[in-house]
Amino acid sequence: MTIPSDRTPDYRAAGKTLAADGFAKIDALLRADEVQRYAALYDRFLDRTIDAGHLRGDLGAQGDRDDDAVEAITQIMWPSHLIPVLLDAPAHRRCLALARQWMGDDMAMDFDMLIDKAPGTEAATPWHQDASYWPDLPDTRAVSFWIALDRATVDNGCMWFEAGSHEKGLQPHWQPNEDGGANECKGSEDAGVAVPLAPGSATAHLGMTKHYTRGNATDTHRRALIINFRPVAMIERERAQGFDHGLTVNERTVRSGEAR
Ligand SMILES: O=C(O)CCC(=O)C(=O)O
Repeated sequence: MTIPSDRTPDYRAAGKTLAADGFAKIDALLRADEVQRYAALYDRFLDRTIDAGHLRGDLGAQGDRDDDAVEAITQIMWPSHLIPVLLDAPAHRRCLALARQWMGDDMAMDFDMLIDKAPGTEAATPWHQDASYWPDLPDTRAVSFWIALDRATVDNGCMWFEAGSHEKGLQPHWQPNEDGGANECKGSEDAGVAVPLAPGSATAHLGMTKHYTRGNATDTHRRALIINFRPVAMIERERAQGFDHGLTVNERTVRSGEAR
């Protein structure tokens, strides 16, 4: 298959690891100069030069906060809606190529987001499966790329995954904060694997893979660009149900699995 990318990395081994373990590491997805350009754009989102309006929220929501207060976990949905050229930039192009190489030519971008952990924000992103946020769909193929724009370490909130959790079904989830924020399920670091990353490297995980990040205990930002892909027919099905990952209404819901 031809990969429509200016780089044609052979990441087939990562695709096999993704299928077996539910997650994989992708080294050097972006070059250093590309990381610099993404990081500069990212900072324009963070300092509100680019106004994200309702697309900006706090994944670690802890009640009322001033609009200019630093979020516990800054989440900006749909950067490519606000800056459409992103769709044709290297991260989106290369991740789309990989999603198609691994899962089929009908894969397309479903949504993207920025998640930043500001210095000293000690809020963990709880263990969860992304599918807990999504409608139940007959075709469950879905892959998320988490691209580090800063060095991601255990101390600033790199991704942790529970290997094999994608094969155990959707677990019960709840929202720990009444005011919204992230979904949570049972999970622990003891059962997980931390995946530190160099800037420009990425992880990929499936919709059912349990994952988590610690809070940022360092004095620098931990910026990540996240891009998710699923089959075109499933995206159309979501949209037909009025579900667009916060593009029109930024409201999170919980789809929990059978209580077990
Ligand atoms: O960046 C984080 O803290 C969490 C990211 C996450 O949960 C995701 O990409 O699905």
